[in-house]
Amino acid sequence: MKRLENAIISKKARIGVIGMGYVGLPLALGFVRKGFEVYGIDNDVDRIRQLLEKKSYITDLTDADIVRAIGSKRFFPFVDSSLLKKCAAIIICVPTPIKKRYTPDISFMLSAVRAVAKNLSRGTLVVLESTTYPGTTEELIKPELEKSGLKAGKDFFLAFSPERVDPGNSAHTVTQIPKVVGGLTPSCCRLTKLLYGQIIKHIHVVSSPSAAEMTKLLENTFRIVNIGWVNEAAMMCHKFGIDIWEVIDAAKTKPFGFMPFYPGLGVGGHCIPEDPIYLYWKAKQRGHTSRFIKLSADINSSMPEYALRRLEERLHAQGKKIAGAKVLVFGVTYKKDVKDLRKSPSLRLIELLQHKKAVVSFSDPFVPHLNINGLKMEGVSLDVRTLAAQDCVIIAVDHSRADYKMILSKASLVFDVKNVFKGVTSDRLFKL
Ligand code: SAJ
Repeated sequence: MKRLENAIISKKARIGVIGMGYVGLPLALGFVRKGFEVYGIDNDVDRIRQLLEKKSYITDLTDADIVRAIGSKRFFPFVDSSLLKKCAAIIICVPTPIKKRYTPDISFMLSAVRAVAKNLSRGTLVVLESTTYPGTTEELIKPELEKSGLKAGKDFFLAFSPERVDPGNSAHTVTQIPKVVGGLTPSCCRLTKLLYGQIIKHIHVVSSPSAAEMTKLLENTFRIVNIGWVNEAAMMCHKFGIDIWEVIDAAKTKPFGFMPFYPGLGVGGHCIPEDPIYLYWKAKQRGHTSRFIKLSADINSSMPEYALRRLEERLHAQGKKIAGAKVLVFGVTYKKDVKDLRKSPSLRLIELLQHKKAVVSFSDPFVPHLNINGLKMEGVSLDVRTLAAQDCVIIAVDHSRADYKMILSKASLVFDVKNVFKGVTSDRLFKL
């Protein structure tokens, strides 16, 4: 343990980060910037190629960031996981998606941890960052790593530390976000705290890997439940003829005990739609069915259908049918100012519109083209002619880079799902 401690303090400890995605890559570069040598391991050859060509594929990192990292001669992107044997600390940042029927897909975690087990040397620290159900580190990761013949807590060190990256949020970068750490043993914890402490000021230690796993799920379930609630509140307010956005702004004046969430087409991205299902699944295994998680997931995933109903109502009021109506969806990414499409509810809305035989097009400054169920769609530009030809323009994502004034002045009807026209009233405008 002392050897690893000294290697971390002297920055001689070579760090292996598995998973060069929106979590692993910024973390790897954080250590590189602080003087550590980092092997960035990913089985996606295209990602490694782009990194070697000094190109960024992550919203929050520029090509210049990659140029600097590679130029420092301390960052080495590899596909070959056997190089992990040369690392004193290994951090696993791979996806934890969901399979059908609310069950976790731990295949990425398993293949990563098996690669580590094959290349694990005595005295190495292994940290799992992937968001997963409470108990994963002790019940799954530990036995897999001990297949190496080494004993966790004695021959190697093991901890869980949840990632908290918020893509598109430049105010909070990986080195500024407090880090929760839960070690298998006190020495595992001390080493993990020492390692992350090299790049992050505030480290918060909890009593076990499970407590750290649960911390992350409490955070993300808090979000999915509150987003579900505000979406339901939006549906109620429409029935009452009340502007939900005005009500949220009013509730925000409460200086304590309230945190604003905003209605929309539902919950997209790689985390919020899926992480809570890991908790739901584990709790169910232990005999507890979380109605909160199921209900909020159901409400959030019902929002595209709800938005379609609202559009149909509005078109009918103009004597129009949805079939044949020209509808342009502005914003197809899963949230504003990111280029990520994963589980974007806008894509579900486009599917529903196509199913209803509407003539659908899309525009998004971050997305040149889409593939919806095998159908290629090219993004359209928001020129006057295109806007004037629409029966409705739906503002599905409130990207910062858009000429909303022009949209409202040229389109005959605008469905403002994200309140970009705050405080504006017009008979050509309606909101969620
Ligand atoms: N959303 C709403 N209304 C809201 C907030 C979000 O409809 O009031 C939607 C967004 O449009 C998006 C989805 O929910 O489709 C998820 O939004 P998010 O803001 O939670 O964004 P993520 O998933 O990119 O990042 C989140 C982190 N975000 C914040 O804390 C603000 C955080 O929850 C996690 O650190 C991160 O996921 C993760 O990796 O777990």
